[in-house]
Amino acid sequence: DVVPVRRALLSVSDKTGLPELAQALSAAGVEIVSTGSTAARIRDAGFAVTDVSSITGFPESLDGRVKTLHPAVHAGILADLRLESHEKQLADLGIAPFELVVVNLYPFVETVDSGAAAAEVIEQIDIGGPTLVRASAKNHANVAIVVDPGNYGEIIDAVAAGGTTLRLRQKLASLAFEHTAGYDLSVSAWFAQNIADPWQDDTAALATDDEILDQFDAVVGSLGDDAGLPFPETLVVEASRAAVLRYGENSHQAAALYVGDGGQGIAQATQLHGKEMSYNNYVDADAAVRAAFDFTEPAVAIIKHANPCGIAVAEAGAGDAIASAHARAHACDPVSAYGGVIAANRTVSVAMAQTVSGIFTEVLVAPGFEPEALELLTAKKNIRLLELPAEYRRSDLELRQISGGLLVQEPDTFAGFSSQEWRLVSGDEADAATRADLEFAWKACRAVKSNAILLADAGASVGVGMGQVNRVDSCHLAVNRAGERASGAVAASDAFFPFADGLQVLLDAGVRAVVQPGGSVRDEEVVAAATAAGVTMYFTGERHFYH
Ligand code: 93A
Repeated sequence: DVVPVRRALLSVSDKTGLPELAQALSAAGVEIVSTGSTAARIRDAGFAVTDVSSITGFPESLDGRVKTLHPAVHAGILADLRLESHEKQLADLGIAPFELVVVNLYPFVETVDSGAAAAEVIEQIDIGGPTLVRASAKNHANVAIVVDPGNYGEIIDAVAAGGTTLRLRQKLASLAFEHTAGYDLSVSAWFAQNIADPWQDDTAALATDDEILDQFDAVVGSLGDDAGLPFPETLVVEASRAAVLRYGENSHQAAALYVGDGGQGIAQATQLHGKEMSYNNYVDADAAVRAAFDFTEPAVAIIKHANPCGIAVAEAGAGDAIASAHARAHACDPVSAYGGVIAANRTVSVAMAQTVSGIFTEVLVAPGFEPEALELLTAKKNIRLLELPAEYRRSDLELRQISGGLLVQEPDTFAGFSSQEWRLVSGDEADAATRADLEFAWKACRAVKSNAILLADAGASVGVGMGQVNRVDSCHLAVNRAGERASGAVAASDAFFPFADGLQVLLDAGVRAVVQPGGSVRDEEVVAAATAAGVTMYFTGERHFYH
């Protein structure tokens, strides 16, 4: 089983221990064949070396992309000399076999870590090296493969002792495959994070930062001072920088993010981990944060397609408040929470991180992460982690483009909110717990696209009816989502019930109290339905449409 070493191929990026290895091989009379800078280093150290190009009869070409990728090299490595036929073919071809191959690969990971540009990173994907490694490892019956300077000592000893044993070659082959597998994993991970879907070439269609900024300036400039609202001086969208996004809502739409100067919002959040934020990720993350930060107590909102599939505050007296809020938000609708965008209004704790890491989640955004929570979550490849600016606040004005113009409004907030201003229109005055639940439901309902009906119990949503074109359907949706939890829950409606029918759906499901703006011409009918059911109902006098 001992294979004497007569000829060795050396091709290493990491030159650690190379002179010592070359010296030992030379002393043992081994012919050293080598590539570009490896050969140069061996020669500098004073040892004889054969250039690989003199064996291939082919220059190292394409900036080094093709050095050892040649049959004269690979037949010399792959020949199984236990077979007469292989031995004869090699002789006929005039190719001498290798018994030792020493390779370490282009420093791909180190190049990525250095922050190098994509083109440079791609150049560091070693092709010839892994091919040498895998070919040698496959043919470990005949060839010893060394991928780590840490194994030079062993190989030097083996060469001096007359050759490598099968046992040593097997061990080295196993290490070699482990090495190339790890290397390819790093390459694929980098691709997943940095390269657009290979089957669609969007990059060509995307405008450059400058082009998009020019378009933006053109829109802003044309508005002038006639807009009535102070414009554009106080607009937070006075962009300090623009980022071209991979694409917009869909992959055929070019898109960019303008980061407002001096803002403290989602656009200024720091991404700690995960793939690049997409256009939809930003929209959902913004909705999630906005919802979570409507509460002063620890709260979590889980968003899908800009709508909450769960909102909750921490259970009273919970040991880990934010983990409690998350667990309760998730419990609202676990099916919809799959692939959701989660916002927390407190630092993410280890317990919350543990739960989240078991649930496929697109984005988790929070004011901070406990170190151990961050460690747990960064082990998940697919989650994007965003840290909010220290003083998160929403923009002073909200803008929405319509064809040929721009709508501008103040944001809808709960600044100065007090439920003491609500008017009791049906049933008994709510006890403290019910009032707290109604306050929660009322605020949470604000985060739901109109027509919005939200059922809640003990500070957690249990059923959400969103985005329907009539309020009855939203009521059905909320009740269906809540299932058995509808009975005994409280309900909030973002705008008045135009008829009693929608409210009746909630009453039939057994809600115990309702909060809504009031103000319909049929308020009397609506109140009568609540009273007939013996259910407490408050009018807020203020609605919270969200479109
Ligand atoms: O560019 S490659 O993928 N093409 C090759 O044919 C090839 N052969 C060896 N890279 C190739 N190598 C790698 O070159 C080795 O894995 C090693 O990391 C490096 C050594 O090149 P040099 O001796 O010129 O520094």
